Amino acid sequence: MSDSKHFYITTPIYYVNDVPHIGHAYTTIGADVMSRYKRMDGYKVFFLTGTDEHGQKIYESAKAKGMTAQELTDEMAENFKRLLPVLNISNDDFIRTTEKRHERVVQSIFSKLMDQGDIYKGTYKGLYCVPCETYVPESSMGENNTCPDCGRPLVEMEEESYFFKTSRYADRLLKYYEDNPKAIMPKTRYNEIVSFIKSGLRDQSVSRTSISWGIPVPGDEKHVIYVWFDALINYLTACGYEDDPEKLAAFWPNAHHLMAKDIIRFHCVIWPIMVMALGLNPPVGVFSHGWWTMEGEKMSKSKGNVVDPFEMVDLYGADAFRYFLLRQVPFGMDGDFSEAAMAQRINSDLANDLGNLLSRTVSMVLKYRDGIVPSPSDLSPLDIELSEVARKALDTYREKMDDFTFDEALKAAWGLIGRANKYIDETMPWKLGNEGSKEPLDAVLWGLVESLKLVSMMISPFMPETGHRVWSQLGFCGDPANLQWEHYRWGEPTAGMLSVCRSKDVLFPRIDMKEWEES
Ligand code: ME8
Repeated sequence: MSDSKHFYITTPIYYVNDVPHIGHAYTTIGADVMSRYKRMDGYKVFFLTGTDEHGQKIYESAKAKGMTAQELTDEMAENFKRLLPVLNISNDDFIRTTEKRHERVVQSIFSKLMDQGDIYKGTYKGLYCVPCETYVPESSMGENNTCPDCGRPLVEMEEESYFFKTSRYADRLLKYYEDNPKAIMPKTRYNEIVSFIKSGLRDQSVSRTSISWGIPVPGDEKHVIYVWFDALINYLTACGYEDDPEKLAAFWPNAHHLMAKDIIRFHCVIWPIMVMALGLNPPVGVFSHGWWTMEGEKMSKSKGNVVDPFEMVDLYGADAFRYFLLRQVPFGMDGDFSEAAMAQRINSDLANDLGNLLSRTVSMVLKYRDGIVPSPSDLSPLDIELSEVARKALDTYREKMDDFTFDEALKAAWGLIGRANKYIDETMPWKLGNEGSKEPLDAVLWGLVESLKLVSMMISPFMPETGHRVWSQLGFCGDPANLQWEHYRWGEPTAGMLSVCRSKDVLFPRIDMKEWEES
């Protein structure tokens, strides 16, 4: 393993039986923000996303459309791929579970677990939810034999099946979570999982004979491997399991999975046990974010209330959409989507707070100092206080980012923006400019440029284009995304930076709410 720091982050691989919607966009944006932030923290990042293409659901959708499952998955996977550049996602790999590289690893892992006695053949009887592709224990069944997750009726099934000995690893997993209380975040999810494990684990059925669209069990092709067993392995396939031991050794020890709460049991119970059975350490962190609804209801195609991320980006731009999703709702909490709330937030936070600070600063540097940012020789108590606010904002921002509390990190950045705007009102640079006193005005303009320099770095993981635009208007070369937190110091120039403010262009045009409501 090399000495450099490594960080591995994944989104779930999304089912291709539906088009991508705001929920998929949300997780992918969250993972992208974290990847960009970690790159600025000196990490080599491996960021993975992709599509989950096997299983009954996909097979049924294809049949309904008169297509083969392969044709459907080829077509639908494209929709998810197409969304990535639209949202400005910086993923390093995109995996499809129908790819040969993955099928090979799944079969090899299945064989290894069979050989070591962790997978055995038996008979499974139970109540099964076809859409969720999962057996539901009686203890967690909904009313009238329905699935507790999707509410649809369960059907009785009995089949020969291979089982994975999850029960064998329950104590080890519990100990792992007790020793690593941040392995599942937020805390509510951690508690939920720990009490689920304590209630006792049953061996997990990991093959099906009732369907054919899946990866065959090696040596017993009547069975296909259960779609979740197949899907979870994607995280190892892409990380070089089998093909690239160096990559695996570098990235796997710092693996983080991001998802909504709907699928944390798979990720926090079955998956870490599979990984432990393979002799690897469980994922370092699983973060479960909240669930977006639309006007209080679950989004679904049949209700026609699905928020289309392509349309949102088209209307508001990728940066504003990314910002809104991560600022509006704390990352671990549920949220209700409202386009009006997005338009209002664009106006207040982006056009007013940030846009005004930048345009006032650039105008004054252009007007009073011909665009050249002066370096002050003397600082007033107000100037010093601004630098203190900036230092604290950065500390808070970093602490919150490290914990995936994105909204709090953004609040810290906006705390600095708010203070800098107030600093303009308090110091009244236009008066200093007219009075012709050079030193105090230099100090104020310099303080404002410094504040915005730091702001552009802090917003860059969330709004990569806007971070760069702020940076360029301030007259700096390059991109704030290429800087490192570690090297940042208030007032210290970073090598190669030049600061001649450019003429201003409007960052975020204000949305006319009256016109917007009428449209
Ligand atoms: O579960 N709010 O795929 P999936 C927030 N293939 N996030 C949402 C959301 C919403 N309304 N809707 C979807 C699967 N998501 C499996 C995963 S991983 C080995 C296999 C996001 O297409 C969220 O991340 O149903 C959720 O966990 C995921 O999409 C479910 O995607």
